[in-house]
Amino acid sequence: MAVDLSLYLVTDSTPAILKGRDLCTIVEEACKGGVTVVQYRDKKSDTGVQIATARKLHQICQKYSVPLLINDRVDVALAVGAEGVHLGQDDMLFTEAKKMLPKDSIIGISASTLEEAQKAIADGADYLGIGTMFSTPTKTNTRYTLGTAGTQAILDAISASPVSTVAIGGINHSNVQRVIYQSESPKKALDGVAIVSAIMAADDPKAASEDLVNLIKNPPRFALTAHPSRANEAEALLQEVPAIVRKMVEVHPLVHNMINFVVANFVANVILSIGASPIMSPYGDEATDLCKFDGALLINMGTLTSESVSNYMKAVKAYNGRGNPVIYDPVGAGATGIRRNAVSDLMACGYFDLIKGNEGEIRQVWGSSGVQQRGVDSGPSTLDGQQKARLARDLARRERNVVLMTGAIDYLSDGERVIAVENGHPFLGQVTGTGCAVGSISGCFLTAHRSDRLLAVLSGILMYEIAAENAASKEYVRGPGSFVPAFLDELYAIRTAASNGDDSWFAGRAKVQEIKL
Ligand code: 3NM
Repeated sequence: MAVDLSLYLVTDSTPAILKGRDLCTIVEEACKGGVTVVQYRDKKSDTGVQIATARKLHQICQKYSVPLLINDRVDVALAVGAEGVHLGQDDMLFTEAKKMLPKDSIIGISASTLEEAQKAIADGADYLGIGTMFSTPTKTNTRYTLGTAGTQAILDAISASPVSTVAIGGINHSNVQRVIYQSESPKKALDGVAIVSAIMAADDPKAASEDLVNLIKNPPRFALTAHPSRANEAEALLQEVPAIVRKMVEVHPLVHNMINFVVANFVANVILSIGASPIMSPYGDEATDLCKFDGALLINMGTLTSESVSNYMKAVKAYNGRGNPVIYDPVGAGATGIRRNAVSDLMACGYFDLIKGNEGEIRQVWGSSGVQQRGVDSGPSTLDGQQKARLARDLARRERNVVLMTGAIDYLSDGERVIAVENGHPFLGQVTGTGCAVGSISGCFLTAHRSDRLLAVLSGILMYEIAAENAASKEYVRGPGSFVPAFLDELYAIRTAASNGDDSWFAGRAKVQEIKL
């Protein structure tokens, strides 16, 4: 079957979607706008009405050389000579439909699980409709919300099959590029997206379809550039660090912090000390203006409230829309049910260039079962160094971003390379905000250096942790209290050296190695 599934329109005849308009007119506009397949889905109308509507739709679709598929009703497809059917798990069996339909008919099957996908492939389905991607008001009786991670897992597991796939559920202009990008497994990608409301309910279905066609054709602005590991990767990266610190100081980036109230003041001072510019704003609507400065956004959910998540979502959408860096610090992710839900909601709402957290937090984001953090501390470690490195790498691979797992040794990965950083000082663990500041600093470096995000974050960590070592070594520093001002001074000293073109602060100081897995 050679059908272009890239923009697959599913119709809906409910008043909330049609808003008094004519279904066939909307579909014709969508065809003009470039949809590549139309599925007529009508769960309520009588058979006679369905056949009459399908016949009209078929005439329209034929005008634009777009195949028409009928949802569920093989009889309707046969009556109007449609190109095929789409069958859900509760509809007629594939084998029965196959017997009834003409030989070249297209038969697509809905799959919410790997088992359903495998069964449909074994039966000989032409394509799979994989869903539900995100929960959607258009269809509320869906069974599983897969997200991009669940979809990617199914694509990966069926990669040996040439079957075509589309994803469905909650896909619209703001997330379509991310859905395609983040669902892709190294071995298999989606062939398209199936959409109801973002086209059918749009005021201008033609323009909505045209916009979607353009978005689908292009990768998102935040798509990661591949950086395969080189022969001496760690040394090669380290050679570039001083120049990147210099660049960050020169660029004087803005970082928008949606950060917990415990550490806001300290983090703002850290950012000023390194030569960047902080703004602390928990107000989601403000991001529409703030993102225009093309700085970074940090989401740190350390003091979550009932309103935080909706504010975060607005801000993530604004920054993702411009392709500006977004950092997620899922503080205390495994501590409470509310925070676990916040993690799922946020991971579904947008793209994070960097996810930064301690072991417990990263395990929770990964979806490990039974993570129980006591407050915001990581809790007892359950992983050895290799396992931590692997988890950071696997999460970065799955999300197609960069992951930093912090601890006595930090593990940083972009899904290809894994770098362990052993710099720092135990005093960092005795002062609130020192972990949170790493997220904010990373935002500054990600803004200043876009082409290699792992290198950007590594440069920030090294500036930060070497400053901590310098501060702790001062003879007047006796504990966490005297450490804080000395630490700000040492960050400022490195920033001043960097802006004077003096890289001596870095010579021989980095304790960094590449972990081969
Ligand atoms: N099937 P929208 S979700 C028709 O999960 C349908 O199988 C789904 O609508 C599934 O694009 C869905 O407006 C509705 O979110 C998708």
